[in-house]
Amino acid sequence: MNDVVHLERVGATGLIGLNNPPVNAASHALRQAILEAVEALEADPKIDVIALYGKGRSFIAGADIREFGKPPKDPWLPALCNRLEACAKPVISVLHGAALGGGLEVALATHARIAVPGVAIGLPEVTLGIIPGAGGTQRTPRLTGVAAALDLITTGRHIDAEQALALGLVDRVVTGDPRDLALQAAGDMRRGDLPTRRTGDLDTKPDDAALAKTAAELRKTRAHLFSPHRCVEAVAASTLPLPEGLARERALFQDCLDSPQRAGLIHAFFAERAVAKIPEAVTRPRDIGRIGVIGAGTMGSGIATACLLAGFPVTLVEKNADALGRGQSAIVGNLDGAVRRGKLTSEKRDTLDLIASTDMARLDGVDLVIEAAFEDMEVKKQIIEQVEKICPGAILATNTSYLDLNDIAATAASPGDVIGLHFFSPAHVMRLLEVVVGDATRPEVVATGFALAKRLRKIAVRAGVCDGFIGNRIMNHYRKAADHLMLDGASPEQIDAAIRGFGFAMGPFEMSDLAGLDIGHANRRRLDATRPEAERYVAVADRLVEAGWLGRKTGKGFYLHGADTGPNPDIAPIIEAERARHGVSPRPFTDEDIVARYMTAMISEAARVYDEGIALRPIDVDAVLLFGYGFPRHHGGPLHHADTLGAARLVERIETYATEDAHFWQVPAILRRMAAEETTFADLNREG
Ligand code: 3H9
Repeated sequence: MNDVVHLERVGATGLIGLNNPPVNAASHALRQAILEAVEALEADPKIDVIALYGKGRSFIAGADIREFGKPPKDPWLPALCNRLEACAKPVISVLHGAALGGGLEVALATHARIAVPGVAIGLPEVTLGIIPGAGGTQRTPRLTGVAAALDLITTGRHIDAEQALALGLVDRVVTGDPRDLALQAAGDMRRGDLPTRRTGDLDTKPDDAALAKTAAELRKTRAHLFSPHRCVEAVAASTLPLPEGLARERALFQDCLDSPQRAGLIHAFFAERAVAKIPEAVTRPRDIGRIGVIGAGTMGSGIATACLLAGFPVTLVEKNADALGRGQSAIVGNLDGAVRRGKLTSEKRDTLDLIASTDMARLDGVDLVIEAAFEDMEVKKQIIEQVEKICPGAILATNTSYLDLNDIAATAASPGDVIGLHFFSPAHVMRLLEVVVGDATRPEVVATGFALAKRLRKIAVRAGVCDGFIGNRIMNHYRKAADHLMLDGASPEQIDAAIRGFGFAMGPFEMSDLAGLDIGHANRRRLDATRPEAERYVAVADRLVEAGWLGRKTGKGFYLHGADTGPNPDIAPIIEAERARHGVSPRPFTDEDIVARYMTAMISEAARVYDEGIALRPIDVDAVLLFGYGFPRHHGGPLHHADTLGAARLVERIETYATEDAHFWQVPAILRRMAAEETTFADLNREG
């Protein structure tokens, strides 16, 4: 017997302890071992009940996602589930930790289910671009009804033990050690206190109304995704006899498995986890007690909120008393919102420890200071110098979005303690945190940045020093591509619609209106002195700012945001004047052309960022765009998307575009190498 299961015979109970750390993914080895164990126990005349439970932190977290896209190996999970259901002896499953996807499907095929409080139960396959493929779409509606099954399967949401009990997915909720509970349940079953049944023997009650309602909703909200619609088709088949329904599920599962969206979504799943693998991970992080936040503007108050929500005591400092008051109110508003959304209890809110002061000296004794003051090098340097004297030995983090961290650190007596922690607005909501590592930053300071991100439930990505680090540097480049498209003939609303068509929630001009046009304006002024003469500089947004149109906050930008909505009619003459200044005759662009140029610009800069070592791996770049810039998850990130296009095609595209604007369109050296060697970014990710 394989050691991924621990087989025991305790009296007449056959216990199968699942032991495939860290999460008991149903890998080929685990499936094979469960099958062998069940068959051995079924054939053993001394055994009358079989129980499955998870050793370690979970029951089964699902199929082993790493096996998708590789040739399938028997026994498949669907076959294992059918074999469990057909077992001549009753099989119980004890669910703790996670019983997700294929894990829940295994449980549904057993004859009784015990859930331990705290377990996460669900069918999250849709979030990976697939459908439950081991009977989940057939057995769930037999237990819960069609409407509840559709909800679970099309949202992929996790539910707790009590909710699963209410839905009929599990038979009991009991507290205890999973192995003890397995033995106890076997005794109950023998005494007739725990009924058993085969889920597949039940019938699904037809519910065409629920199917039609969900299908219509999904056509409205997730038309561009492939698998949610297949989920509905599969559940619709659950009124058929089980073998027919399972065959339908299998065919739909296979369609999803073959779809590019599946590859993109699974890449995104691993991206979220891969970024934690940094060279400094071997170093012990420093302990962080109290955190100081300097600056009570939107960023500072958001950062303070995030730290408070994670349970850190916070000292917030702002030199102006009015601004401090506004920051405090913003924090109160944020915390109230967290209470309303059920993320924080009102009792817990009352215990949060926030000191707000206009006196920098109050930072005495903090372990980490996050400076979120005005984006100005001299201001940042002064703060670092001042703070270092007040709390020597503390980690000094700057929330700069663009500025040179090495230059800021050079001002410190202890540059090894200086790090960039680049939060994204709103800082208590957005999941990304760029951890910017300077030449002098100490490994344990980097490790502390990552440990902090984990406490804040954020996704930290390690970034090197350059203007804009990973995300803003790439964004500046593709944003220019959007401006060039506007200059050359496309309208802002056509560009936005095309980019939404690719899967972004917003196009670049809608995004500018949301962020405030003054933000980009200030950044462009910062770069005026170093902007190359050959750059085609598009001044349309500058003209809007000069007219006082800053986007949503003033009710007018590229769009109208007041009583009237839609494109701002006053910008057409501005665009025309800009075209005249550049001597451009506008020409039409198709939506495909817009997306191709925008994405090629994004990929080009993303490739350079990786090639220069600013990002550790291509997948780190993907994570930044996915979790900080709204990159559509089903495309997996710019460099995953680049692989679907191929380096040779990208080089060819850039060379064509370069005939119009050789300054902007330059082939990144890495893409040329990859085209010649026929390699992919996925190969580079594997090399680590
Ligand atoms: C499915 O079941 C299809 C079937 O319907 C049909 C089949 C025919 N596979 O997240 P963590 C790794 S689809 C492989 O950091 P946590 C993860 O990459 C599946 N690996 O821990 C990480 O590795 P590393 C449906 C997996 O405590 C390590 O385990 N199931 C899998 O924060 C720890 O993970 C799902 O979608 C897997 N299934 O969260 C559930 N799961 O250390 C996916 C995890 O090298 N998993 N790993 O970075 C989760 O949602 C979370 O991992 C879980 C634990 C909540 C379980």
